[in-house]
This record gives sequence, C-alpha cells and structure tokens, in this order.
Amino acid sequence: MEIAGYRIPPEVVRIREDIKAMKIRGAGNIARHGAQAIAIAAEKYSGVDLEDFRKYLKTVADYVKSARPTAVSLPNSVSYVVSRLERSTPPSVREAIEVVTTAAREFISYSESAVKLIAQLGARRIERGDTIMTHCHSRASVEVIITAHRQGKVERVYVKETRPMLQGLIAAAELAREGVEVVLIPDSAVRYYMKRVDKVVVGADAVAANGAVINKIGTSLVALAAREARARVYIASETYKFSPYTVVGELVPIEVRESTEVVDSTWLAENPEVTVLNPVFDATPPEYVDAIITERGVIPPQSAILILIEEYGVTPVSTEHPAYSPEPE
Ligand code: RI2
Repeated sequence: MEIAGYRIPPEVVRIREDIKAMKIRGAGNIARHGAQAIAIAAEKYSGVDLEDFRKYLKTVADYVKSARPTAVSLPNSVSYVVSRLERSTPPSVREAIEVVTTAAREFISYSESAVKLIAQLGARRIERGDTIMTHCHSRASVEVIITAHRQGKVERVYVKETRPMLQGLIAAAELAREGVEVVLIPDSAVRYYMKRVDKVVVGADAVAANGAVINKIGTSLVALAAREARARVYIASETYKFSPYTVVGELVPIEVRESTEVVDSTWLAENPEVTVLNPVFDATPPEYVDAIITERGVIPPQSAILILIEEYGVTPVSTEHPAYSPEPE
C-alpha cells in the first residue's frame, strides 16, 4: 500500500486491518498494537533524510490512527510515540528510529503495568462476598475481578454475552479459567439479575473531559439498571483512554459497524425494507459512575479533567498539540 508517495510496510497494513476487523480488539490492546505498528514502520524506513523520515512517520501515524474511531487510546498511543520524535533532535535517521522504537516500548510497558496497578487498586473496592456484573470483554476489568477473586472476595460474576460480537464469552471463559464462579446471561437479562449484584465492573474505550464513559454498547443500560438496584458502578480504565479532544469541545465519535454483525446477509437480502443499525459504543453519564479506577488512583468521574490537565497542560489548550491533531477520515 502507498499513501502520499510512501510505501506502508505490509506488517503495519496487517495490524491496521486486524484492528479494523476486530481481530485485535480491546481499547488497551489496540493502543499497544498502534504503538508497535509505528515502531515497525520506523524500523522499515530505509532512507537517510531526517525530514523525510518525519513526514513518512506522520503519514503512517495518520493511517494507523484511523483504523477505529472511538477508542481514543489508539490516537493517544500513536501520538505518544510520534510526539517523542517531534520533540527530539536526533542527528541521523538511525538515532531517530531509536527514539521511536524506545518510545513505543515505553508505551507498551507503561500500558502493561497500568493494567496490573488497576487490578490491585480495583480489587480494593471489592468486598468479601460481592457479586459482580461485567459487560463485554475488558482486560482491565477482568484483571480487577481476577485479583479480587484471588483475595477470596468474589462470590459470583454475571457476564453479559454482549451482542452482536459476543465478547462476553471471552470474559466468561477467562474468568472461569481462573476458578471464578461465572454465570453467562443474555443482554436482555441485565435488569432481571441486577438485584443480586453488588458491583458492576466494566472497561472504557474513552473517557470524556466531563467524566462520561464511552464503552461497549449497552454499558449505559447496565449503569441505569445498577443505579436502580443501588449497585455500584466501577470503570477500569488506563489514563491514556481519557480523551484530550473532548477538552476542546469535540464529541467522541461512536463507531457504527456493518449490519451483517447483527443479522446475516441472507436475512438482510430477504428483508430489504428493514434498516439494521449497529452502533458499537454508548456514553454513560458521569452521574451513573461511582468511580474510575485508573493506574493513577481511584477517582470520581468528575475528576477526569484533572487527569487531562496533568497530561496535556492547563491553558490554553492548543489544537496544535500532537495529541489534539485532527483525525483523518
Ligand atoms: P480493555 C472494548 O472495545 C470494550 O468496549 C471494552 O470494554 C474496552 O474495549 C476496553 O477494553 P472493543 O475493541 O482495554 O471490543 O480494558 O470494541 O481490554
């Protein structure tokens, strides 16, 4: 593949395609692969012109970032790596490649240790005998539950199947493998079982500046049912899922995927008059969230802005900042 005169390495094309097709999925996992893709692209560069290398990397970064629109962890991880190069003055392409690969390694290792820390902090919020409900498959929230389970606190976990892609089955299998008592339920049974639940633990694809949590479609309904049943709602989220774009007034775009993920193509062909919609994320307002468990601490959702200020600066919020650069279509 070629973009703007630059050849995109096939390994990078593959990673982007796998993210798009959800073979690589989960906001944290997507972010780690995004960083890895930039490192691979850097290593594959064979020229000697530094300015050209910067342009090439920016082109690859825009290409990788556009794989999926909602999980802000992807543009954030890619920007983290690329901005390292933008802020440094390596004497040659060889050193520039080193800057990029080091930054990618740093991001990946930060991300891995963030998940471990979240697991420790989140487990403190689980009490002995708690029944938990989770939605979709989030590695951060599965790790919280497994850690609490190892501490002997988890009574049972209700896992929603999470139509249409059924990622709940991945979470159910991972938890059961660890010896957690798992009950898999259809999405429509959420309210029915919520009265038995003490705590909801789910992940995030993005956290907005006002503390709204964007996560797999149906999360907001789980939160609604939890509020009614007085169950607490915890979000397990690394801070690189916090969206700097929302500080400058942008909304988190909600990805709408193929109808064929909802019904098969035969049914679609037989019922051409029916419109099938497949939005894959929704926003849970901060009022429905008890706390966001991050690697920097357990915070109320309303404090999301403080994390963003700490990470990206106070005022003025520059639209020139690498992390704020507009997304390609
Ligand atoms: P971790 C997933 O999105 C789910 O919405 C999940 O809650 C979120 O990413 C966070 O997952 P998708 O890629 O980063 O399945 O905690 O669309 O693994």
